[in-house]
Amino acid sequence: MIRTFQQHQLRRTRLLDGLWDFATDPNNVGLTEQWHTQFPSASRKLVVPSCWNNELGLYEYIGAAWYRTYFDTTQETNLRLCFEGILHQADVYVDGQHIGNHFGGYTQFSLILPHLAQGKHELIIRVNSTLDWQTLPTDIADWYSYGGIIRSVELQELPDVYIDSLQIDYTLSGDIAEVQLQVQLQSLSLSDQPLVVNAATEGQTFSEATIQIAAGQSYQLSLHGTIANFRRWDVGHPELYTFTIRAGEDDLTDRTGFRTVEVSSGQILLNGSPLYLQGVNRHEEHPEWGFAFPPKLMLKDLAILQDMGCNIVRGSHYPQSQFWIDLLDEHGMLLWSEIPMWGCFMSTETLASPLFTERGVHMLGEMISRDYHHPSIIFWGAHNEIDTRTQEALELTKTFVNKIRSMDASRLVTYATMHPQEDIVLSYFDVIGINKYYGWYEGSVDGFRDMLQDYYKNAESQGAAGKPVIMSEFGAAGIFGDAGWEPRLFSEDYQADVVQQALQIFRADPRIVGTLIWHFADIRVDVRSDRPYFRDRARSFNNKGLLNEYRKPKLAYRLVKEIYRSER
Ligand code: ADA
Repeated sequence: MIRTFQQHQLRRTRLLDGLWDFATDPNNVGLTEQWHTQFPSASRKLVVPSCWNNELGLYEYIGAAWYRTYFDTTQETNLRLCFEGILHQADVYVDGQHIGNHFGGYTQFSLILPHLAQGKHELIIRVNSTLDWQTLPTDIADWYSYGGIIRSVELQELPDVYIDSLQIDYTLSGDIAEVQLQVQLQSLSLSDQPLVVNAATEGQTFSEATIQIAAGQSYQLSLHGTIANFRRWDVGHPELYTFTIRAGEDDLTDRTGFRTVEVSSGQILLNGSPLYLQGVNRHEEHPEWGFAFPPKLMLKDLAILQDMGCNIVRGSHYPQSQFWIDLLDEHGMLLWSEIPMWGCFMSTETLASPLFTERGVHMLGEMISRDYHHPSIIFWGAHNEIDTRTQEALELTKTFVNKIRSMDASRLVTYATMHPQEDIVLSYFDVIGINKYYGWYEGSVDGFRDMLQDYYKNAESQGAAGKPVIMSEFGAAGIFGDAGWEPRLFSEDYQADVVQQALQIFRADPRIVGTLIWHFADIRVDVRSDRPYFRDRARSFNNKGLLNEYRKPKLAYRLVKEIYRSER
C-alpha cells in the first residue's frame, strides 16, 4: 500500500509485496552465474516490505543481501517498477539483466522496462545497507539504520504513451484558485501518436489539449483551470482536492490542498494567520517493524499526536512514507520534512565531500518531487546538526538551499542548528530550528535562557534578526516504568521535569514560534560492541521518547498533553 487513495483507474498496477526469496551476502560475491543458480537453495523467505534486522539471526547484520520474486506478463507490455524505499543501495536485475541502481533508502525510484515479452519474469534486487562517511546518513547515526526493502514494490503496466509526472501549482486570490497543471508525457511508441490530454477536479473540467507526440520522445504541456469559492486546507481543516489527468489510454490522480505559508514580522503565517507550532520529532520506527512501519500503526501514532495536542510533527530525520504524509494531509497535521543528514557534526570532511554533496542534492530533488503536493508539508529541512560555524557548512548550505528554492518557492526552508550562538548560515533560511539539550547534555534547564540571549545577538550580527525560531529539539531520557519520589537521571520524573520547565521558558518567549520535543517514542539505536558511539543509550534505545517504543505513555507525555492543550 503506497498511498491512501487510488492513483490509477486505467493504468494497471499491482503490488509485488509478499514473500520473497532472501539471502545475505556477507562476502559480497556479487551477481555471478554461480550466485544466480545457487540462489534458491541458499535462501530463506522474507516478507517485503520489512527490515531484515527485525528477524532472528539478522539482528545486527549490516551488508549486502539478495531478494528475489517473480511476476507474469500476459502479453508484451511496457512495465514500470516502482520502489518506494530500499535501504540504502539497490541494484535491480530483471531476467538476469542489470536494469538500474539507486542510492538512498527513504526516497522512491522507478525503472522502466519497455516492450517486455510475455511470460514469467524474475526480479532480483541486491540491497546493501552499508554506510560510510560519505553516505546520508553517515555510518554514525543515533538510530538503527535497518537494511531491507522497507516499503512497497509496485508494478505498473504502461501504454505506449504514458504520463511520466504531474506538477500542480496554484495561486490564490480572494476565493479564487488559479491552478496550473504541468504534465510530462513520455512515448515508448515506435510511431508518432496523436493524443488528447485533459484534467478534472471535483467534476470541473480543465482546458483540454490535443497533441502529437513524436516516437520515443517526451512532451511537456500545461493545463489551466480556475476554481471559484475554493476551500482552504488548514490545521484541523483538511480540505483536499483530487486532480485526475487522462492522456490517451493512461491516467494519473494526485491530490493537494490550497493554502499559503509565509514568514512576516517574525511569525509564520498559515493562510495569513500566525501559527504557533506544537509538536514532536518522530522516527518512522517500531521495534518489531523497523522502518517498514505498517499503516495501522501510523493511524494510531497520528491519533496519539492529536491526543497530545500537536499541530506539527518533524519527520526526523528522513523522508517518511507517502501513506503517513497522506494521513497527515487528511487530518490537517503539519509536517517538517528533511533528508537524512546525521553524523556530520564531528568533522567537516564529510561536508566538503563532492560525493556527499551530490547525494544530498539528489535526495533533496527526490524528496521534493515526490512530496510536492502535500499541503501538510510546510518546511523543507536542509540539514540537521552539521557544524554551522564552518566555511564547509556555509558552502553546503548554499548548494542545498539553492536546490530547494529552485524546485519549490511555495514552502519555507529551515534546518536544525546545534551552534545557535556561533552559527554563520542563519541568513540563508526562512525559519531557524535550534537543537539544544540543557538539563541533559549540558547544564540545567535554565541554560536555555542564556543560550537564547546569545543566539539573538548572533542572529543580529548575521543579518538574521527577527527570523522565527523553533526549538526543534530538546528533551531528556526517561526509562519507561522508572518512576519514584525524586527526579533521578533517567527516570520518568526527571524527563518530565526537564520537558515541562523547558516548555515554560519557550512559551514565554515571543520570538519562539514553536516547540518540537525530542522525541515522540523511544527508538532503537546502533550500539555495536566495537564502536565508541552511543554507549550511554540504556537498553540500546534512545530513551527520550514521551512514549516507550510500544507507544505506552510516560509521565512526560501526560504533562506535555496538559501544556499543549492549554492557552499560552
Ligand atoms: C540530536 C539529534 C537527534 C538525537 C538527539 C539526542 O539532537 O538530532 O537525532 O540524536 O540529539 O538524543 O541526543
